[in-house]
Formats: sequence, C-alpha cells, structure tokens
Amino acid sequence: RQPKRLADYQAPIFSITHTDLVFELDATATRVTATLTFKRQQPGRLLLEGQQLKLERVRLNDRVLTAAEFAQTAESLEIFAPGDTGVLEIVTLLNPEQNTALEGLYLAEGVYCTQCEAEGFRRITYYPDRPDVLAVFTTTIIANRNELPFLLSNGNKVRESRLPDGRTEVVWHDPYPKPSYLFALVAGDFDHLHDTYVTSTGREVLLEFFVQKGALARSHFAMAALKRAMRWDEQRFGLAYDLDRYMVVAVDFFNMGAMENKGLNVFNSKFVLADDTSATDTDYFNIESIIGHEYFHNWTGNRVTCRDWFQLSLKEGLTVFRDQEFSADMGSPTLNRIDAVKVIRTAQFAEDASPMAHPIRPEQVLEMNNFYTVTVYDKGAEVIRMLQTLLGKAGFNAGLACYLQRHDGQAVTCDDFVQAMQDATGYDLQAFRRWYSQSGTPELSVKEQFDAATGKLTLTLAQQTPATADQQEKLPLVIPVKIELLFHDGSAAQQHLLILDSSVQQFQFDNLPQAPLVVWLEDFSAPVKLSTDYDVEQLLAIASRASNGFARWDAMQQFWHKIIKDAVQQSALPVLPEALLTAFRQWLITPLADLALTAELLTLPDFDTLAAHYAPIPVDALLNILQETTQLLSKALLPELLGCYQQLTTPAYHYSEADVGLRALKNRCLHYLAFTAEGAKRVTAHYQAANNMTDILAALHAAQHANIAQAGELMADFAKRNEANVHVMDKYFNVVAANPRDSVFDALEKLTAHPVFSWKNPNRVRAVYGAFSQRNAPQFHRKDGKGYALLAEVVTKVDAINPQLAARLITPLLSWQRYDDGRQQQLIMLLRELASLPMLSDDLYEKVHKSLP
Ligand code: BAL
Ligand code: ZN
Repeated sequence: RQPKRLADYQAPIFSITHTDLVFELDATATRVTATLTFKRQQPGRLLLEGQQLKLERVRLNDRVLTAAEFAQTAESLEIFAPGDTGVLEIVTLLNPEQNTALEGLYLAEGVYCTQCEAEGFRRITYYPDRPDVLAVFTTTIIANRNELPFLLSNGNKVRESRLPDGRTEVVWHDPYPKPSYLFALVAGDFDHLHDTYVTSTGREVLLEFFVQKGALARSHFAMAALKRAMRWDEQRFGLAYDLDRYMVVAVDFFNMGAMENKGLNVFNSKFVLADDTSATDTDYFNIESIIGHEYFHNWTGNRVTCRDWFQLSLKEGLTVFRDQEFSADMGSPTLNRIDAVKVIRTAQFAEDASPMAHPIRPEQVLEMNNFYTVTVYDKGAEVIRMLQTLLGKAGFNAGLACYLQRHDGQAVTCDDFVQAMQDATGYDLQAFRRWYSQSGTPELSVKEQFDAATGKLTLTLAQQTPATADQQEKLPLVIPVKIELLFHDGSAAQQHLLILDSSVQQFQFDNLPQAPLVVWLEDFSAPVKLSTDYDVEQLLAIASRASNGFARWDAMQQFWHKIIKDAVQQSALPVLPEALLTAFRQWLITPLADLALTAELLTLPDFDTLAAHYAPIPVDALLNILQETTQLLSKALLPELLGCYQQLTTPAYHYSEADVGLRALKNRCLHYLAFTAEGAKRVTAHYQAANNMTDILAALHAAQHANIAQAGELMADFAKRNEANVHVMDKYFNVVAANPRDSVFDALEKLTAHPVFSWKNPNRVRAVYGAFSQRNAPQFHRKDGKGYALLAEVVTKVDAINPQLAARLITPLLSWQRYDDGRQQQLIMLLRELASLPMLSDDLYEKVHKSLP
C-alpha cells in the first residue's frame, strides 16, 4: 500500500465551479445524481476519486457515455475525453444502512448523516475529493416527509416543494465555494431549538439546533455558548458570521467530536446535550469549547482552507488555539493552561516517543484519518501560541487579519500562514518555520550563574531534540522561554522572554539585588521538556510564591517527578518532606482564592504524565508509588482534609468558575479521605447528598479507587437511575472500565451485553474500551498481558465495523519500546497477529506496520 507524500503535491488538473447534488434518500439504495461543471486548469487526465460506490450512469454534456468512454477501478473513475470545459453527470447508488464506518452517508437510529472530512465525500459520488478544489454547491434532498421531517444541507434554504409522488424536495444553496470535505447532509426527525443573533455587521442570523426527540431542554447551554463564541470572535479578532443561518445537529453515532461543515455543523451529541442532572463541570466546559471550535472554523478552515491534507494543522492548530483563548476568556486562564499542558505532556509527548511520531505538518500519509492527532491539533496550537508570544497579541491579530484577507476563498499552506504573520509584523520567521517540519520533543537544559559582587546573572540554555521514529536528524528550533525572577528580599519579581534560537545560548541580567530563584518556562511558553536541578525546597518555594498560577502548579509537578524518581531509583516509597506537608496543610486550611488551582496544587501527576520521564517505563513501581503516596498523604493530612472538605458547602448546582473550583477542591479532598478509616461512610454520604453529576462521579471514582465495601452498591444504584440517558450510561461504563482490580475483565464482558451497548456506536465502544486502556493503567498494563490481549481482540473486532475507531483504539498498543522486556514481547506478539489479519483496513495497516520491529 502506497503512502502519499507532501513532496508529490500537484495542483488540480480540473477545477469544479458548480456541484449540483440530488439525493433520493433510501435506507439501502440512496440514489445520488451529481452534476459537476468542470474547467481544465492544465493538461492531464480527468480522474475522480470514489469508493464503495455503485455506478449507474455517466453523462458528459448531453450524452450518456458508453463503457468504452470511461474507466472505473475500486477507487476511481476516469473520463477519457472530457474536453476543457463541460458538465458531467454521475449517478451512484449508496447503502447508508450498511455504512457502519460512519464515513460518507450513513443511516443510524433513523437519521441520515454525512461525515466527509477528510476523504468521505468519495463514498457519496465520484469527485476530485481534495481540499483545493472549491465549488459552489446546490443540494436537493428528496424524501418522505412523514419519516424525515427535517431535510438539511449547507447554506441557505432555497425552496421546498411537494413532488407528485408524495415525497418532499428541499433545495439548499451555499454561495461560498467550498471543498467537498465541508459538504453535509442530515435528514431525520428532531426536536428543534431556534434563536437569532445579530452580528457586528448587522446581519440577523437564524441559529438552529436539531437534537434527539425529548432532548430540547438539554440544548440551551450549547445555544448560549454559540452566541458567546460568535460575540467573542467579533471582539477578539473582528470576525463575524457570513450566512443567514447557522445549524447544529446532534447525533449519537459519530466518529469525531464534531464537524465544521459550512453552515451545518454535525456534533457528537455528547458535546451538545447537557443539563444539571446529567452533565459534569467538564461536560459543560467541553461543550462550550467545542461549540466555539467548530464556529471558529468558519473563518479558519472554511473561508480559508487547506491546500492539501498535509496542511491540516493550518486549520486545526490555529482553531484549537482560538478555542483555547475563548475558553480562557470565558473561565479561568490558569486552569485552561494547566489542562492544555497536561494534554501535551501526556498524549503528545507520548506520540513523539511512538512509532507514529510526525511533525505538525506530516510528510507522508497512508490513511489521512490517522493524522487527526494531538500533534497536529494540540502541538499545532502550541506553535500558534509561540507565534503570539513572539509577535505580541497586537502583532498576532494583525498577522491573522492579513492571512484571512489575503487568502479569503483560497486553499493554502502553513507557509502561507507564517508568511502573512511575517509580512504583517516585519518579524523574521524564517527559522521559526522549522517547527512545522521537525517532529519530536525538544529537551532544554539550563544553568544559572550569579555574581554576587556585580549582581550579574548569567543563564545558559541548551537545546537538543532526540531522534524520532520518522526523523533522525534534528536541528535547533526558535524557542520562546518565559521566565520569572523571584527575590527573597521582597524585591519585585521580574518577567523576561528569552528567545533561544541556537543549540547553546547565554542570557545576562545586570544589577540584580540578589541571587534570584528562576521560574522557568512560565505558562509553558514552548512545547518542550525542561529540566532543572532544583531541590525540593526551591520547587516548593516556587509553588508558594510565583506570581503566576500556572508556574505554581508546574513547580508541584516537578516536585513530584523528583520525589518519585528518587523513590523509583531506590526501589522505595517516597519520603514526603515536612515542607511538603506544611505546604499542603496551608492550602487546605487557607485555600487560595482560586479554589480550582488549589485543587490542582494538591493533585499528584497521573501515571501517563510520570511515564513520559522514563525509558523504559517502570510500570509497577510507578503504580505502586502513586497508590502508596495517596495513602500517605491521606493519613498525614486527615484533620486538614476533613476541615477543608467540611468548610466547602455545596450550593445549588450552577456552572460558574467559582462553583467549579469549589467542587474540584471538595472532590479532591474526598479522593484522599476515601482512603481513611471513615472513607466508606464519607463517600457514601457524598454520593447520597450530591445534587449534580460532578459530585456523583467523584464519589463513584473515589469508592472504586479506595475499594470501599459499598462501591458495588453505589454503582448499581447509579446505573439503575440513569439507564434512560446514554451519555450518563457512558459515564457509568467509564467508571466500570477504570476499576483497577482483576474483576474488571468480567465486568467489561457484562457491559457489552448491556442493552445500551452497541459495537456500532463509537461513543459506547470508547466509553468501555477507550476508558479501560487509557484510565486503567493497573489492569491494562498487567504483567501477564491480559489487558493488552483484550484490547487487541477488541481492535480486531471493531476494524471490521469501523476502521477509524479501531485505529484510534489501538494507540496504546503501539509504543512497545517504552516498556520492559516482558511487556515488549507481549505487545510485539499482538502487533504481529494484527498484521497478519487478512482484511486489515488502511487505518490499522498503517499504524501496525509502522510499529512492528
Ligand atoms: N475538522 C474535524 C473536526 C474538528 O477538528 O473540528
Ligand atoms: Zn477542528
């Protein structure tokens, strides 16, 4: 199987100016008539992509073509003599009911739905299915209105009429030229919430949400979030919406979180539906952030799109950055930064260390779906953030305005984006561009020298990026390093930005009153690993005194790494210094004004965060140390934990920054208290008194982790109360799958027989097996390999149903190099078995073959 390469990019031979689609919907035989107005751009063949299509007819201008006038393969259709301009009509038949891959047009739970990014449109009709072919789309949907009252597509509704045969025909027209991946069609019966929004340009926009019957009340928060996002983009970047209608449809069968189709977003319903009895604080956060993300794509992705899929980060890194900025403005900037950095330090650094390592602009791809990754998205957003740090907010805004103005209506590259930033600001970004082509996690080391006689501080920084699976040679990068200098004598702290652009560099500061304590990499100003040789006292001093909340949290993270690393080296339990207990007591007795930050300061890094610092990962030692340290802290801090827990009284549920913080801190205390003698009583009482899903889940997780006797009873009660709500049942599945004891295997087996579970629904499969492999390190990484074998079995089964989902699930099995010999052997054996499967999808093939030794 041949990968595609960025270096082989060629501009399209034909453009399509108009794409006219007619869908006659039918569960097993939907007929699609595509009328394409084409124009030659350069010499060459008219070759269209298509997959799993039944071709009925091809007409060129006024003539039906004979079999000799075109050629068809499993993946393409070639028209032999198209001329330079013309109109091609292609009629295809689809079977939406059988489409369990959920790409192209599919029918699930009575709803017809499309997903075309990245290459799903070729499962609807033969087409130049690439993002640099932009056409104006007109879409006609014909269906039985009694069964499918809502027939939706992109753009504006042009007309609706009744056909002589009783069916209804609805016509949509999208005036903005777009690539095929932004096409969408949805047909079904929904509850319908509508509202209006007046843009800064004076346009009145109809906002519509289409959700499952009975769920209307659960869509109000998402509607309000959409309006906040629309206002924010106007205020922050001067960007207003450009159509008269913005629609969001929520469906339960969806591979992604959501999709930004022009004027018709399709959302995974878990990121739309929420009310106080079913959603956690995290759910509310995610809904606002993803509603924002898809809306922001209207400019960064839709109005200006990607030339080819290697440029995916052009729209995704930028749009994640925009949604992060939005969330920070809507809530706590500190907590938002902490959460974003956790993603980088766990999943993204792990991806860099895996066989799938790639730069944010990959250079070769077999299956594009495999590159919707934390590297392209989240590291991509960090690269955009570094640009903002280097250019300043005003410079960055000017750069974005230049980019959008210069390229409106075009399909462009990451280089075009950086060029616009450079042209708008005059800042030379030539060397910075290396972040787009170089993969891996840069490692920074630092040295400090202070001359007390002159007050001169010399900081020496060195960078190097270890080789990755895809790239051996690494060059120095431009790395913005924010620092803060703290002084013991009460002198005002100083903030500085160091720009490291060579392998080793020195920076000097004069006239300092005394030797400062340097806070490194404030705000995680670059996606790098930075090590210092600070002792625990220095780290605790930063955690107590840095002016920046993120830096305080980060110092605690480094503190735990140090303590735990020492313990691993000595094969002992960590010794908790008295200074740590003093700091913890202080935070529990007098929490900071930011309660959520206080909760974070009191939280140990999780297994994945710790694991990123080891090769090979000492799995058993880390798990044991984490468990034992939690117990040591519970015991040492019991009175303070109890005092803090009791003083935080829970108000009626409200999703606000203050209340989210309060719940986070209270539930952090509960987590520790669960391990104490009265833990069972307290957790049970917490569960029974809870008036919201955040507290209920905190109780269930605490019950399970501390293995309290009532855990089973609480879980059964929770399942019984919530069996009617699939999203809450997913949370139940999550908790069951995270059970760190041997009994989890039987429990998982039982879950798959649960009436709510379906192998065809990605949300259900992820809720069970995604949670098992990502949130249950003790059982997933068992020495005997039983956890790995279970996931391999599930991946094999799911690949036949939904390859995209299978390829996501397999990720934790790929990085065998990171583990000890025993685990390596088990993982390699499973990967070999997967590689030998006869019908492996491209999605799995690419990942498995890249991983094999
Ligand atoms: N474009 C795929 C879904 C998203 O990133 O918004
Ligand atoms: Zn996106």
